[in-house]
Amino acid sequence: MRRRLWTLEEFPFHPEKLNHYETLFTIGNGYLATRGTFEEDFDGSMATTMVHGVFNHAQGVLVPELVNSFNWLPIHITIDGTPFQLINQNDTTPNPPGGAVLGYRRTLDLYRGVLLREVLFRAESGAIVRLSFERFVSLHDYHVLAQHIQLVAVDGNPEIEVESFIDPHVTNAGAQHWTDITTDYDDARVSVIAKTNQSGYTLGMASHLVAPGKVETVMDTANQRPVTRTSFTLRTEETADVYKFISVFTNRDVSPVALPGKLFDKLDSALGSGYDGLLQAHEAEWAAYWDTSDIQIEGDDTSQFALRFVTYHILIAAPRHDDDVSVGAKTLSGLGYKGHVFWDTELFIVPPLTLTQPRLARNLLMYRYHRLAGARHKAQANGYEGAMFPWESTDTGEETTPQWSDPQPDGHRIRIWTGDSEQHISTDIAYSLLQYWHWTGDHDFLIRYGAEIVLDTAVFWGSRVEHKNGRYEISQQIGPDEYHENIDNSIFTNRMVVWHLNEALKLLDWLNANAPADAKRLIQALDLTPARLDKWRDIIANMFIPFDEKQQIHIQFPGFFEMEFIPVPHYEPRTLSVQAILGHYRSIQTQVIKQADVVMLMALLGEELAPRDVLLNNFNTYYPRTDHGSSLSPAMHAWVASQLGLDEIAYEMFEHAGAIDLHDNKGNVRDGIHGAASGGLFQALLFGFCGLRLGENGPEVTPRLPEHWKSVSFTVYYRGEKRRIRVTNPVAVVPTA
Ligand code: IFM
Repeated sequence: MRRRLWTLEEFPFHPEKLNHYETLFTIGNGYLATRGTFEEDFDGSMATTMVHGVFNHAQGVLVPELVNSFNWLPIHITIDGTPFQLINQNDTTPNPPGGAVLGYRRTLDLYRGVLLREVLFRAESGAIVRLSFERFVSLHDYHVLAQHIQLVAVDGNPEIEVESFIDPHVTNAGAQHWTDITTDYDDARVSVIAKTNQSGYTLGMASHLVAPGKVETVMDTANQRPVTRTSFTLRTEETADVYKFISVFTNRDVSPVALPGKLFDKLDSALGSGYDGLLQAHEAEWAAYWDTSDIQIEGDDTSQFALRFVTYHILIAAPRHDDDVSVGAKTLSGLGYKGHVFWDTELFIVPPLTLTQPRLARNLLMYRYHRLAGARHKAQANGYEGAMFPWESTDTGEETTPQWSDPQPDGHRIRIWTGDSEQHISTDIAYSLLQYWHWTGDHDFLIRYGAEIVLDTAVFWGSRVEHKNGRYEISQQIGPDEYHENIDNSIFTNRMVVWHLNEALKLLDWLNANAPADAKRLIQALDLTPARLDKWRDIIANMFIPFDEKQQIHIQFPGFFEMEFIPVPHYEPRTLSVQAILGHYRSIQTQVIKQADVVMLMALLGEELAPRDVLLNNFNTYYPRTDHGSSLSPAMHAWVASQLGLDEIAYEMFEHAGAIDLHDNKGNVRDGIHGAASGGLFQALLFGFCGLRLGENGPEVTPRLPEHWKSVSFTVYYRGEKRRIRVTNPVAVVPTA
């Protein structure tokens, strides 16, 4: 069945968008993800499979990175001696060398999590074959991946040869991570096992090919890998089906000794279920996820599709069965940001999951709990107390932000300060966690794990602030606007610290009343003395919050308005950030803002920050100074603009956010999906246009839908119950179930 607005389609083949589309067509199951690379070779393709948690620090790379795992996709097909490849598209000259592609369509079915590519191909012999390549990574059994290739002889009686293998000789853009590669094979089966060369993770993959003809495996010594082969003849109108089943495990799942046996056991059970059986179970699982994650927009197909697309990408990245891994800034869909975990996860990706898949949100928050030791180590190494989370995090929990950029076009490197100075992340984590607690009422999580994070990061801030000029200040910060580095008194940081300490005190009160033994345990373990708590109160009362009384606006940081003013709108139309146009060193001395900063603060705190007229002044001040150099920015502007009644800007920013990956409007989707922009779009819709918030008695909405929208229907979990809500234009709110 073909569902409306559920499929991403490429028709015909767009080789100039090869890497962009590889990212968009990624499939995954929260354990691993694989880019939409083809089964056959294609120049310039970036075959990438990322398995959560497998990090390694390779020689010559500045920091550890998530490792590109073996390529399980290769299935090379030869038709009458012509290797099937995407060549000579629509070339109808008789028998062009290499054959010709006569038709092509690629479809990603977001509802089913299935990728399909159909190609009509003429071999040099003149035989025409229709090939369809279908693949999925099972959401039901996350160690199982499957491919189905169907060949139909449309014209001629072609001789078909098939070669399948798993390629362990992969790198992260040249960085070598794998060592001790061992292989095993037998008839239709192959296994490949290797270790990462620094961190010592073991990865194993095994495949089993089911195909017509005599299937056998031989060692391809030139390429150092076993290859499974078969050949057969197709008569005109005849169909052949080729299936490849793959199993995958790491030593994070099973001991290295047991791993080979597990790989083969899993293949046996996959073969037992058969392709259709596996697919059915996979589809049923997807349907269950969509039941709560799908948002339906009536009256705007573009927005509807954009929402489903971003939701799909969040769902394929979020770990299901593992609370010791998290989602990197580029999800699992590309090598960008080296798989590192930023604030993107907690403030952009976790909230949609809190609302619709709370179990997955909990997993991501637990990742931080398991990394408290790293956060404490960072605090201590910097001379502070408590827990100070790293700006970029991997498996170890240590700070992994590189200190230097890659070489710029003129060869020099730029110092990266975010690992030193972008400290607001500790509070972002606390914010996300408390939001999760309020929506879910998951007291067990809070008492056993979450409270320790909120309280120990509060301890960090208590030791981090500086008492000077008769008030509390925080120097040397980077707020969300990363163009302005090492500034004193970033309003985002200062104000969120006040919020954080306040919440920490409220949380302690709650624990004392509701879980006194745990309150006692935490007070002792974290040394929450009365003197420390008094200091928190003093900080709350006396923190410096930069504010211009005359203009009635918050000041991003003192000195901001003394810098050169650049009218950002005058630089339209542009495809680059204003920073790229002016250059790094000039733009940091101007008022150009990279991304929502004061506006981000408004998104998080709303009218808790200031009355509405001040919020409006803030927006009107900062919006024209922002170049949205970060993909995190537009959705936050859409959210806040909508809440302030700035409908046109809200919709424009929403459209911008929705196009970031689909239209590659930042030109870097080749490196992976912008996970935060995805989660941001979801939030802009629910918290912005629908005005969703948690009231005293549960979810409440104050909708302000774009004029041409008819309705929005969505589901949120509140304290374990599903609430189905429909808001319409003109405004009406209908609980639908
Ligand atoms: O975390 C973001 C940051 O806010 C802007 N630069 C990119 C990072 C990763 O997405």
